[in-house]
Amino acid sequence: MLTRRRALALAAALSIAPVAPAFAQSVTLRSADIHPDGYPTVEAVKYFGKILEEQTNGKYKVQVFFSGQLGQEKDTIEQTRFGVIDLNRVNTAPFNNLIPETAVLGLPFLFRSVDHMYKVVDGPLGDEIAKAFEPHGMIVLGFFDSGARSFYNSKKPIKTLADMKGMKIRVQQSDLFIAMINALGANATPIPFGEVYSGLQTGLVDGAENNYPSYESSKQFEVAKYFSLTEHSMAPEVFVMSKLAWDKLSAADKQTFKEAGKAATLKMRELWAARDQQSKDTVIKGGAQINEVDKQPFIDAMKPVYDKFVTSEKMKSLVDRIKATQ
Ligand code: GTR
Repeated sequence: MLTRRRALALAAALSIAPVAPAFAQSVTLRSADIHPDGYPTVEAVKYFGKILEEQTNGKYKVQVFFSGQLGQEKDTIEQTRFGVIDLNRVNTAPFNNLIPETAVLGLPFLFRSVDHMYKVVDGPLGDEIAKAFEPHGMIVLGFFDSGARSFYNSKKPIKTLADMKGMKIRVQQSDLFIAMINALGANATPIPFGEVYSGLQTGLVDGAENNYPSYESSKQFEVAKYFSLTEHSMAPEVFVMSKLAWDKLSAADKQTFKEAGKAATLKMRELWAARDQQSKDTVIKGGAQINEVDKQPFIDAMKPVYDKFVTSEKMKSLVDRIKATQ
């Protein structure tokens, strides 16, 4: 057995420090993502870790468990709330049922452009929505871009509202998204992202909705080649930290985490723009057929969704202020 005396003697002989000084101890934070390595969200969280490590002299490190290694989004959200996972990059949609304020970000055809969405999430409205995560055990470190979501399916191009009728469409686990699909005359089926490819392949669902990078990286374009540009929702991604982990940080470290979150957000958006184009090229090469859609009938059909979800004074005020944001 290696006793302490022998260890010290050995260390002295090798002239190395026998015990690492306490201040050099580092904490590795675990972060979840369903996307694969190299995807903009995964790279942005790695970048967050790099900044954190530099700024805190190695006190904090981040390990990203990509490709859903820690579970699907609904599960990892629970794990984050209870401190099993420290960090999580998720879409805002799976938070909709838990935190109603997040639903406002996914409302159909609300944002006029990606820039409009950035202005909202980067300003006081974004802070207000971020605050709503705290009573549920999470701190928002950044809102990432997720482009616009459009429908794709294995049957035919969606050109008119009538083409949606009776289609079985996979949605995220969010009542808002279920209502949107049903309002269009289709049938919503909520299933986790990791099961969508096989769902499309086996005919469990006819289609789904997402942005180009997710459609491409998940290979769903191989089994659902008709991509119709409805661009019905711009629900952004959100990067959160477990409040239990956050509460252990010193005030100075909290500041560093916030700043690293901002830097990661900017990095993500830059990576996103490039990946969006690259993914579009890949799916076209892979046989996807993309068509434009006259959006007005889709916009009109969404009125019941607003009637159902924008009922409280708080929600009405959020929607009005988003619309007024220039
Ligand atoms: C993607 C998003 C994921 C997940 C996925 C889905 O656009 O980045 O976080 O929400 O969509 O549809 O489940």
